[in-house]
Amino acid sequence: MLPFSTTRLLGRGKTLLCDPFKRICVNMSSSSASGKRLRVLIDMDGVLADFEGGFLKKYRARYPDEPYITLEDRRGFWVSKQYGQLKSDLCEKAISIWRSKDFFIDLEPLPGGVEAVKEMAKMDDTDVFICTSPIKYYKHCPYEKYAWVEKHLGHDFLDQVILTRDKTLISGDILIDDKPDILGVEPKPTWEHILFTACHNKHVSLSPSQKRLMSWSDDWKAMLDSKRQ
Ligand code: DGP
Ligand code: MG
Repeated sequence: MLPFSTTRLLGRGKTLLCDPFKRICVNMSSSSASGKRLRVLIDMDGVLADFEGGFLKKYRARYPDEPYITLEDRRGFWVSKQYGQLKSDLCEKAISIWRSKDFFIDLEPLPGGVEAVKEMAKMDDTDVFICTSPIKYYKHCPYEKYAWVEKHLGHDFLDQVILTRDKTLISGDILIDDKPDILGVEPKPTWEHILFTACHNKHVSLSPSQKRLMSWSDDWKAMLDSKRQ
């Protein structure tokens, strides 16, 4: 008998092999053999966790006399670049914020994100993974990313975490991510990138074929369904 939380997380058609040294999630549904399951990759910072809001709050607390950029005025993915353009020494000051202990674990969940992920993970023929890029200053970030997932999604969801600096290498059907350009060594990633709207990308114009998820109140289920067909 599986614990209730595990059954809920894995959803129908999935089971755990309980080996004391290895917990392997095996897909038991027949649709997996014919490749019909939908694999959704979900970014963390700017999609599930409020990186921009958390940054601004801690930056203003640490540097109260320095100028800052409101979320309304944020442009471009790289926070440190825009702060460096405001005043050259602010680039390093911005970086110091997300390198600090407790920055990543303290990030607030973005509205509806945790609920959407939990619901998605319970859907038939759907596998959900959190696909996130840790910063290279690794003293706190990787640990705190796992801790954040455990805190907000539960211990069993740690099986679904993928830490990578190159998301093009990860295979999936959909990647929901707030970074407009996701590049890496693989020129043709398997996933379709759905741009999650964030303060820094809302002015970015997309090609007609590209899709946006405006927020977690937007119709993410319809986007998933369009990929199932
Ligand atoms: P992801 O959301 O998985 O694409 O991760 C991107 C990470 O980069 C996330 O932790 C936010 C962080 N980030 C944002 N702006 C900057 C920046 O200017 N410099 C660096 N090094 N990291 C940044
Ligand atoms: Mg992101």
